[in-house]
Amino acid sequence: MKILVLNGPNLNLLGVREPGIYGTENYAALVARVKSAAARLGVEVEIRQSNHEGTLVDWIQEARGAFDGIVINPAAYTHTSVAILDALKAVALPAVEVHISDVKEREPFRQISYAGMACEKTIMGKGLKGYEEALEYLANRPCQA
Ligand code: CA2
Repeated sequence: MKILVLNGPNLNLLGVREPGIYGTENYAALVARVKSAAARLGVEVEIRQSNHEGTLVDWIQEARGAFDGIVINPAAYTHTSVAILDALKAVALPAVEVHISDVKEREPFRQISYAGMACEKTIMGKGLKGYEEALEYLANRPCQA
């Protein structure tokens, strides 16, 4: 099983600011956690980050036929991007949405998630561990072929 983990804008700055919201671990620590969780679960993983909506859309499209599932934290694009929603719907791969913070408890503009409408599951407020939980969900998900 091969899983694509996608991260949206500014997540490369993890650990640099707002530790009260996003924790103190940096992006390299996130990559390391994802890779070690994947090894423990016996799945292949590729993790990417982009600040560009179109790049994220391209990567989602390219996942069709190349990956078995997607874990996505679209960051700010969560709340704005119909393009990411449409791409996730188009590829129809099982997808899990992850948010490091508990967006439910944050500003009103964060209360809508477009990407989440195409995801089987949303994990929020669990810090970087949320990514591990998302991988576990996809790795243990019964095949629905
Ligand atoms: O909680 C999450 O994971 C978010 O997807 C993070 C996004 C935010 O726009 C979403 O509403 C919730 C922001 C990621 C930016 O990360 C930063 C990292 C360091 C310093 C400032 C922002």
